[in-house]
Parts: sequence; structure tokens; C-alpha cells
Amino acid sequence: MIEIPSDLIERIRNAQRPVFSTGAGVSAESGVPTFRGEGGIWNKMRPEELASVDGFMQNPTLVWEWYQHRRNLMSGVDPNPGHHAIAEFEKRFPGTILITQNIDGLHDRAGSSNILELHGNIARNKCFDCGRPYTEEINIEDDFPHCDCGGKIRPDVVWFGEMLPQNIISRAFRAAEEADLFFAVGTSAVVQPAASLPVIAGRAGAYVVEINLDQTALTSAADLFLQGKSGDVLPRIMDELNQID
Ligand code: BV8
Ligand code: ZN
Repeated sequence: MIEIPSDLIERIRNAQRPVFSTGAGVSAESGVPTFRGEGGIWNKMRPEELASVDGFMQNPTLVWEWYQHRRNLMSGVDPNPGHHAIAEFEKRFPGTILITQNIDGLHDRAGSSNILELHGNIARNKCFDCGRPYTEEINIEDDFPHCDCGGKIRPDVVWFGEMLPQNIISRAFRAAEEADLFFAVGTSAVVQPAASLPVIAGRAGAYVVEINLDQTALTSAADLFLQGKSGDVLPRIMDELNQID
């Protein structure tokens, strides 16, 4: 069983502005494949092919098939104890901010409320040209979905080479700059600008805790590295907190 340092519990109890930043690893125990590492979906295909504007322009139907496949995967999965622990943490420490790179909506389903979705959400669609939300049922076997303006419909996610939603990323940067305690959970810390958030937080004086199965590009910059599954480590932290009060 992983040891949770008492110093961390003290820091949590005294934190004024805790922030969580999560990546695909926090959804792995729900059965959502990660991108890198064994079973990662980037192993089978190059992200530029499918999660990019060029990929979509070159082969919109292939890109849609890939997202429909991932949507079907995600419709059959549930939040895991790691998602629930973060939601419990937020209830206990209101004002906690949750930043996620994930597009699976599992944090919302687990009950988290103060969520910044950096890379959008696979459950939403929008028009590629005018950006208007598209709420009709998508059935690409029929004809390709188009907006009234004529634009192609696409998943409402951020692709490689695309800007992140301005208001979301600026709130995320501000949260990192103001954090006094920053948890980076289940991310390989490769994709920018998300990967810079824990570094910004550390430089601004936050105590940075990394929770991951393996070491990452972030580990050397973190103040504490808790090696293990997020679905084990996060509930352990909540158990330790609950034992005190
Ligand atoms: C932008 C949505 C610019 C779509 C995603 C060269 C250098 C630096 C940057 C770049 C560069 N070339 C290009 C760039 C920019 C690029 C980038 O960062 N590329 C990387 C690959 C180098 N970034 C962008 O393009 C971003 N936009 O920069 O715009 C710009 C500026 C001005 C004007 C115009 C444009 C947009 C990036 C967003 C891409 N979209 N997703 C979709 O999902 O289909 S990214 C996608 O991959 C995810 O959203 C996520 O962010 C990322 C995956 O990362 P992780 O979440 O970390 O997942 P990963 O599988 O990698 O790691 C899992 C981790 O969990 C591992 O560490 C593993 O050990 C751990 N783990 C596993 N199981 C568990 C666990 N941990 C705990 N418990 C477990 N059980
Ligand atoms: Zn349109």
C-alpha cells in the first residue's frame, strides 16, 4: 500500500488554492485507453493523422470513424475511484480547480464541478467553419453531417496545431500561477501548453505533487512523486484526510 507522507496531508489541510491537472492516466482504470505507453492509441496511429486539422481535411470520414469508435468506447465506461476522490476533495476543499486534458467527461460524471476542459469534450460537436454547436444525432454511415452554413461538422475537441479555447487556457494559467498546491495526475507531461502548467505552478511557489505509474518529464521538477495508480493513490489521500477530522 502506498505511503502518503504526513507532510502532504498537512499541506492539503492548510492549502488555500489547490489545483488538480489530469491526463489520460486518470481515466485508464475506467478502461479508456491512454495515448502513450502500452495499449496507447498513439501506438497504432500517428496523432497528426487523426487528431489534426490536416487529418480531418484529408480524410474527414476516417477521422469521424475514429471519434465514433472512441465515443462508443467512452459510452461504456464509468468514472473510477480516482475521479471520485478528486470530486470528494473538491467538496471538502471548495475552491479547488480541476484542469483536465481529457475529453471523456468522466470528471463531470464523478461530480467534479469546477472543471477546465483544455482540449474540449468528445460528446460535443461543432461546425468546422462557423464554430456553432451541432446537436443533431451523428450518423456518418448516411451522409456526412454539415452545418446550415455549409461547413463540415467535427467533434468539439482541440486538435494538434489548434489553439486551445482562449478563456479556458487563460483561466488555467491563472490557476497555476495562483496555486499553493498543484497535483499533476496521470499525464505524460508531453503535450503543450498543458504540460507547462505544473512548471508554472512550481515556479510561482506551489508545492507540486505528481501522481503517475511511471516517472515523466515532470518528475524531476515535482516536489513529491507518488508512484502508483491514481485510482489507488487519490483514495488513499482522502482516507488519510478523513482519519484526521
Ligand atoms: C497548440 C484532444 C499552438 C484530441 C489532444 C514541438 C514541441 C512542443 C510543442 C509542439 C511541438 N510540435 C507541436 C507542438 C504543439 C503540440 C504538442 O504539444 N505536441 C506534442 C506531441 C509535442 N500542441 C498542440 O498542438 C496544442 N496546440 O500548441 O497550438 C498554436 C499556437 C498559436 C497558434 C496556433 C496554434 C494542442 C494540443 C491538444 C491536442 N489534443 N486531445 C483527442 O483526444 O482526440 S492531446 C491528447 O494527448 C490528450 O488530450 C492529452 O492532452 C494528450 C495525451 O497526454 P496525456 O493525457 O498525458 O496521456 P498519455 O497517454 O500521453 O500519458 C498517460 C500518462 O498516464 C502516462 O504518464 C502514464 O504513465 C500514466 N498512467 C497510465 N495509467 C495510469 C497512469 N497514471 C496514474 N494511474 C494510472 N492508472
Ligand atoms: Zn457552420
